[in-house]
Amino acid sequence: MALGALVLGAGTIGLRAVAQPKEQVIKILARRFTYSPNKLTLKKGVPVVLELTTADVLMGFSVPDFDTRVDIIPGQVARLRLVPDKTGTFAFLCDIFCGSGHETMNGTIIVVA
Ligand SMILES: [Cu+2]
Repeated sequence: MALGALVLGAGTIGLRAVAQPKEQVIKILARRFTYSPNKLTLKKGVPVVLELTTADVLMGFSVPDFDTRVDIIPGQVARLRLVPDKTGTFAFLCDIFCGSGHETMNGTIIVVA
């Protein structure tokens, strides 16, 4: 029992030591009614920081499958940290009405193993 706890503890420390790489920053520019880029490829379990700006009006950036979102306020940089915990193809979209065309404002996140 004591030995098991010791081994588990050592494993945890080892994981923690390698689990803090410099996080990749991905800049995304939103404008009516597109995101640029509109396709991101991420690796499962690897954290990224999205830096979002808007070229015109208030926008949203929502990733329902990862249960996360952020407001993109004109003149500010919105930061969203994302750690994909599953592989697949997921949609992101604008969830703040920004004009006619808002409904088509979206993109894709591909998470690979
Ligand atoms: Cu919108």
